[in-house]
This record gives sequence, structure tokens and C-alpha cells, in this order.
Amino acid sequence: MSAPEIIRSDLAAGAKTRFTVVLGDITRLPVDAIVNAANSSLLGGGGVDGAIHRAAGPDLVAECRTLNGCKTGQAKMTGGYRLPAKHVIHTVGPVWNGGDHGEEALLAGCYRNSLGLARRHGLGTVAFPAISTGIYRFPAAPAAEIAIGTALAESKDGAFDEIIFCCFGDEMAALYDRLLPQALAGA
Ligand code: AR6
Repeated sequence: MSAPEIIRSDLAAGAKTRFTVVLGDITRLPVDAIVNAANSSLLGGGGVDGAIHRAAGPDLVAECRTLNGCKTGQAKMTGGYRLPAKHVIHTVGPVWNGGDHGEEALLAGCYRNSLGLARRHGLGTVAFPAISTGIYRFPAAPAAEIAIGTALAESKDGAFDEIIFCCFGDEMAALYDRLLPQALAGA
């Protein structure tokens, strides 16, 4: 895929954190941390997880082996190795199972706990993929609302310079491009 493209970049009124929608491959972003939509083993997989491990090289899985996995909705951090990102925050999204198995709260937990980890380590720029919306089948629109809403709520203290939503396809980018200004206007 070609170099990531900025679709939209906005500040909420009176707020310090910039929210940016990017179309492209998250492994190419030179940020403090990219978030990985991992599975509970943290030992790699398909989708964005596979792409991140391929781009980071084998030292990433070696560090992941020391972490003893990760529960759904939680997050753990490693180095970025060969990635342009300094760190990888690995989180485990919920598998969509119809919506009445706590999926929404678990997905919000992924964003909240990833940003909590970033805040504790003083990381100013964090990029998220659309967690759970691929192999785990979470519907894109409610997932995007949870992503944006949780990130807005968690950044009110001004701890982050920029939060990036990295979309891997035109449809996802159009969805975030539509939802982000609505959410910022209401924030
Ligand atoms: N950059 C940004 N986004 C991407 C990239 C990329 N390089 N590649 C895919 N996406 P998925 P999940 C998007 O399936 O649903 C793995 O096997 C993709 O289009 O990667 O949370 C893990 O090991 C989609 O919008 O993650 C788990 O077993 C989003 O990333 C399982 O998949 C998430 O899709 C996790 O499933």
C-alpha cells in the first residue's frame, strides 16, 4: 500500500489533542506508539497483527513471549523494533458475537487501557487501527463510535498531542471522516 494519507485532522474546541484520520498501513506511521489488534496469546496472527509482526521483525515476538498473553479489553506494551513507531501497544478486541456479550464495553476497554498505558509512559502520539472490525467481525459503525468516543473522553486531560485513527480502506476512512467532526462538535 502507498504512503499513509491524511484524510482529516481536527482539534476539539479549546482542547489540546489533535484527532487525525489516516488512510493506509499503520506499520508505516512514525509515532510514539501504534496499537496492535492482537489475540490473547500475543504471539502474532493475521490482519494488522500479522502486518505489525512482519514489519517489526522477530525481536517483537521474542518480547511478546515474555508477556504471558493479554486478556480481552486489556493492553500490554513492547518496543517497536524495526517499525518507525517507538512502541507497540498490544490490545485484544472482543470477537463480535451478536452484541449482547459485553462486546461494546470490552472494545471501549481496549481504547481506554491502551491510552492509559500510553499516558503512564508519557507517549504523546498514538495510532489505532479499527480494533475488532476485521477477523473479529465487530460492525464498523458502532466500533468507530466507540473508538472516537472513548479516545475523546480519555484525552480530556491534554495528555496526548495526537490520536490517529488509521483506516485500512476507503469505506472505513469515509466512516471516520463523517463521525469524527460530529463527535468533536459535541465534545
Ligand atoms: N494497517 C492498518 N489497519 C489494518 C492493517 C494495516 N496494515 N491490516 C488490517 N487492518 P484485524 P481484529 C485493519 O482482522 O478484527 C489477528 O489474527 C482491518 O482492515 O487485523 O481485531 C489477531 O491475531 C480492520 O479494519 O483485527 C487476532 O486473532 C482492522 O485492521 C484477530 O486477527 C482490524 O482487523 C483480531 O481481529
